[in-house]
Amino acid sequence: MYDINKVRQDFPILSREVYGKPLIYLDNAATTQKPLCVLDAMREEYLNVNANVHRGVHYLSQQATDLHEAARETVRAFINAKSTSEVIFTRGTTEALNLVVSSFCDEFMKEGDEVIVSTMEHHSNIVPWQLQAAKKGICLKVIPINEKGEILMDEYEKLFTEKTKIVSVAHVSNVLGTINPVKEMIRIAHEHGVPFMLDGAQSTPHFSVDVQDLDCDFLAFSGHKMYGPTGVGVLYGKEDWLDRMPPYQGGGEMIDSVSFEKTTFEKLPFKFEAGTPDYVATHGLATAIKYMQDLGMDNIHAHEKMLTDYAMKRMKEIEDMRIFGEAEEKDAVVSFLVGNIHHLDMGTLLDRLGIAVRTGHHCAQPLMIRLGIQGTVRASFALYNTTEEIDTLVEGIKRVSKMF
Ligand code: C6P
Repeated sequence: MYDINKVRQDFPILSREVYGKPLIYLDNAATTQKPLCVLDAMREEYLNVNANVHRGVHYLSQQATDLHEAARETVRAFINAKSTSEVIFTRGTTEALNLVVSSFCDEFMKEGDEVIVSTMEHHSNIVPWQLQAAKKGICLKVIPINEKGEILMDEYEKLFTEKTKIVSVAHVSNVLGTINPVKEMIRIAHEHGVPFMLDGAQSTPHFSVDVQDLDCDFLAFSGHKMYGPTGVGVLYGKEDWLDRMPPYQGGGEMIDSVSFEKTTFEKLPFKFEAGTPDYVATHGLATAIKYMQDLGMDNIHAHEKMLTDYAMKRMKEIEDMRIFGEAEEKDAVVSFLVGNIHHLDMGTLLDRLGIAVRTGHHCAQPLMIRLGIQGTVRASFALYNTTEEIDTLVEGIKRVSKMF
């Protein structure tokens, strides 16, 4: 069913060497490699189609517009949104989150109102709220986690007050790999009459995310973490919310008519898409989504679950190993420290062995504070990784450990 050798051939970069060693790329939570079909699709569009979208009456513009809007439909089907009006193209997860924070706060939040986030959020789901806290006086309430890196559901429920206006939580932690019980969390938020924003940066690359099944109000994700190009991402929002929210940026594409006296805005989704979109990247993203769908999201998830379980088991064999994130529901990420070895030293020496991992706080400093550490080494897996690569990682960690 899942022919890993065939899959790897789709990613020529995986055959290269670094420092004379075969590359072992385990930094997929930061960004994934791109399959040939994505590169080919984008090259083909630049070679033969390129023209600005939604503007021209000419043939190329219409063809580029068709590709761009077909990409929107591919994304809609991928997340099972009701309508393409609910699919807004952004530069990535960060921009999608900022859009909602800014626009939602403008319309629906005032001084003293509260947003609930969790301890394990990425900075892009903390700092935009803090900017609004400074500007408008809104407050952040933080859901605590247990030692395994799981959200404390009882504490979550206790955070709701009559001032709670929205909940915004990561589907999967980029440090711990925890898959949060978001369906239940969304149900609870709705019970309190509060909408829920899901940061899907680390979930959409790994398993099916169905916005209607989850009933989330907003979902943000990035193309580059799911085999697509950089610079493109998606904000899904329920039409009812998006309709009531003001535009995030002003410019071309997002207006209906403009005069110095009065400007009216385009309908959804264009109201939130000011300026020329990266229409080649949206086509690339749609190609990446189709690539994943051809492999099968369930097959991808099963393969990566197998890799995660295998990595957890093998890494625990290493002396003085500390793994951060042992949630029952965990995906594609293993963060660790060995003895007193600094994460940067471990990462740098693994790199010399051809193994690419990420080190540091992973843009989740509040989580590092909670864990009482400055940073971790993080290995993160994708659909093209193998158990042999994990074996090499384990040998590499042992070798580095011996040096200290
Ligand atoms: N995490 C990582 O190495 P952007 O940069 O907009 O594509 O994604 C931001 C983002 C938001 N939420 C989560 C949970 C994320 O993991 C990320 C990106 C990368 O972990 C880069 S810091």
